[in-house]
Amino acid sequence: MTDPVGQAAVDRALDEKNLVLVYQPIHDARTKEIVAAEALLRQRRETGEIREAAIITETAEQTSDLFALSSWTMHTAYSDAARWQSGLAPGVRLNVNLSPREFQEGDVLTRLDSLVLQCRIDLHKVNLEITETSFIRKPKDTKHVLSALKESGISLWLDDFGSGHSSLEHLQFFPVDGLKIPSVFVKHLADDHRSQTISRSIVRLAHDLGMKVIAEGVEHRTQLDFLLEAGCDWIQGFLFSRPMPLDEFLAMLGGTKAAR
Ligand code: G
Ligand code: MN
Repeated sequence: MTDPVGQAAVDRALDEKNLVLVYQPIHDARTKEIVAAEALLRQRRETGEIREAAIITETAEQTSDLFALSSWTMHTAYSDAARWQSGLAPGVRLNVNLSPREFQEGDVLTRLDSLVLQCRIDLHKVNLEITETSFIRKPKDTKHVLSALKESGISLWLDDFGSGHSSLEHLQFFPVDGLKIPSVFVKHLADDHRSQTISRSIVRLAHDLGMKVIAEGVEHRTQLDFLLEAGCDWIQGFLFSRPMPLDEFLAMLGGTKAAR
């Protein structure tokens, strides 16, 4: 059952377009250069304040609004990324999240084709973040969709790898380009031996399979030091950058080292 309060919030947000995307820079662990940015959905309140949009996404997940929400998100993110990639910072990739239900039920490939025409995005500069919950549908269909996405040029990343419904079997059969170490492991890196071993193993596993790794939720220098030593490629977290509105992100790209 849909929560009526949440549903109203989704309807209102879509109608009034008080949704915003913010961008969180992802940095090269060694050079600190900006290599990508993850598009994250937020809601602008009447006061002007920008808040997390969890209630919107959770409710939309249960209704057909998910497809409207996701079209808006993809369209906006691709158009924004085309802006920085066509001039300021051609090498800075866009990371964008695909909802599990959209992956399972939506016609991802057809929608992608029309978005590409509208937004002029170069899909070779897009990292699609997928959670493994998405793969609950028939493995054969999943492989077909993932392979077609890869043929379009998109890179496929597993979000929150090692938490929830993850299975090493996905790495055996699906064409994945990178893994994101979830913040639950990063959080305790300073003093928890298990978190250290798990994180180090994810980096090893990814590299041995020819994939790259992003660590999420990096807030402290000690976490960064550990991840550097483990060989982690890219870093996302408050230590380097918070999520920010597009204009701030563009200004940051203009003033700092970014992948060219
Ligand atoms: O799993 P996913 O990639 O979708 O998660 C990104 C979320 O994590 C965003 O909502 C973002 O605001 C949040 N986030 C990013 N960096 C940090 C951090 O350093 N600390 C905390 N607590 N949250 C973060
Ligand atoms: Mn993500």
